Amino acid sequence: MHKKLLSALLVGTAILMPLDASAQRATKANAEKFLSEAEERLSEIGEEASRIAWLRATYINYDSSWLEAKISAEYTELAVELANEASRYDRIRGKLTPQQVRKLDILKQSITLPAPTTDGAAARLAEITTRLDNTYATGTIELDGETIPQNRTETLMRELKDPAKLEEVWTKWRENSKPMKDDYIAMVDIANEGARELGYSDLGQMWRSNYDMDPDAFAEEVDRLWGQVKPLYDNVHCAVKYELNEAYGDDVVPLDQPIRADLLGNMWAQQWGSIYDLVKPSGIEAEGVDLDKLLQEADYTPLKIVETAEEFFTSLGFDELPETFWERSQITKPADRDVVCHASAWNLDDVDDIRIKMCTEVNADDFQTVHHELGHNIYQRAYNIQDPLFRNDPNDGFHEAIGDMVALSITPAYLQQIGLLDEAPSDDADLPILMQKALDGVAFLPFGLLVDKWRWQVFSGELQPDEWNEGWWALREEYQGIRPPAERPADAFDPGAKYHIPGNTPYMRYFLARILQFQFYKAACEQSGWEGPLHRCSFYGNEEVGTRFNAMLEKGNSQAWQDSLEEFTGTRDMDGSAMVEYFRPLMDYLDEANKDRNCGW
Ligand code: X8Z
Ligand code: ZN
Repeated sequence: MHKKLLSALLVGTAILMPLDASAQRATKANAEKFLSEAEERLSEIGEEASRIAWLRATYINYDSSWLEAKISAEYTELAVELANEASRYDRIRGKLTPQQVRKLDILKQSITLPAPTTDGAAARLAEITTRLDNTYATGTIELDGETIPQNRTETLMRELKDPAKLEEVWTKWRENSKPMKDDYIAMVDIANEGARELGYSDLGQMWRSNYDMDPDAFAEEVDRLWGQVKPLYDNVHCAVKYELNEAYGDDVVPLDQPIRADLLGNMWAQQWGSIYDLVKPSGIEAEGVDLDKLLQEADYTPLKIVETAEEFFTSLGFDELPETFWERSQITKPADRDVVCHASAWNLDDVDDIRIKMCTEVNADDFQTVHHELGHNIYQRAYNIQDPLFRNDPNDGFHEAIGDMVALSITPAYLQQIGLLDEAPSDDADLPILMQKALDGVAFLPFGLLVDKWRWQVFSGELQPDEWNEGWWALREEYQGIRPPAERPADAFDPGAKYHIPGNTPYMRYFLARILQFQFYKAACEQSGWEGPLHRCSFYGNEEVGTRFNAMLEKGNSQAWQDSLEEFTGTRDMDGSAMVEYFRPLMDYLDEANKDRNCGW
């Protein structure tokens, strides 16, 4: 009798107050059941979505795009449903295991672009994002009567030295992003509404909430890290400005202004290594290492670059890549169809179906990028022992740092070991080599920081659509000290000319990775017993380092990043001082070389 009454009452409550009733169901046992069902459903649709996304990215046409938009909408709907359901367990967090709590948080926080639950919103969002990504990937320019695809425009920016031609390629590429703006406006509206439904003030706050710390504290943290490395950037910027002034003269490179963005050897002025010959400090006499030339002379092919990178990882004790990697990867650009050339690494079944998708060419940039991408694959495979929700990194800077940390071991000594260099250069080569590395690694820092500073302002409404382009260039000037070659037209949407904006890939991860890669590298060098200057260390072939590194990688997202960082490096904080130490000899040299110069902008 008593029992019956109780259940009648519960039923009654459920009818009157459905939300409370579900809270009644918020028990530890139900949380466990909910989580295991969520993992199963996400894995199932996730694999299908990945396979379709792969198909679309490697074969862009009407049908592959249609399929991708459809599955992506289904995936978002499921992810949002699960995020909402996960919130129901908030009130019993104290009763759950730390692992259960972490999984619930992952469900609530890790959607890059949430859609609101209104009918049709997820479908509309997916249609827009697929179109944006396709618009970028299929963009071309007309140059001297020829149609040049996206990836070749990048090569031109690397190789051309004529300021007028550079300006032409740079400006024409940015015609492709103008038509993206309306889609981007609609997308920001929908995704912001999705974020608000999930309890965030806007999408930017949701993105900042994924770092095992308060979102506002995270914003302060990236500024703190930037403060640590900015003196290094300022010195590199100043030296480059003066050398470019020598090369191009006062009209093209006035010393009292930010540097023209199209002169820096990269479509987005994000890394400047390809203009090393032009901007090598005149006081440095020794030769560096011309990896472009070494690769050409040794008849490297794209495939050989991938095999070389694989060999670095196996030298640390990691397994060889599976047969399917070689069968299914896209290593070079297919001749006869549109693909997304921007490099990426995939694990299609979240187990062993790892692949890279690149349009690899034989040059130093792609040599670096292949190591970067394989780093992703090695990480994905290492954490496949975890529960599905933990098959990720604990902080998205980790994923981006792995291959780059390994690539820091590409020292002259290593190049000699693999037969690319006949003899190792003398210690005099340290400065030119560090300058080469700084042109990529250090020059990247403010760009890595500002892309999402811009998006945070866009998502919060601090920048309105008619201010988007100006706001973009304000950040480019403030942080990078660069300017467009000419005034930008009112209808320009220059952020869209960078893959990650139409591709909706958060970008702060790359800034974090630049910091983390040096921290990981320094720890690995210490573990290997290295006692020389940091920049000469290579841990190639060191299985002990490999074992300890793998121990961190295989934890995946099962614990806070502070714990993983501490286990591998001994510290719980991200810290730019390893990077500063690495570049110390260059910093000392540039302090002296720049001391009477008009630095800054
Ligand atoms: O996008 C990438 C990788 C894929 S995750 C090729 N990177 C950033 C970029 O190209 O802008 C690596 C460095 C920064
Ligand atoms: Zn990456």
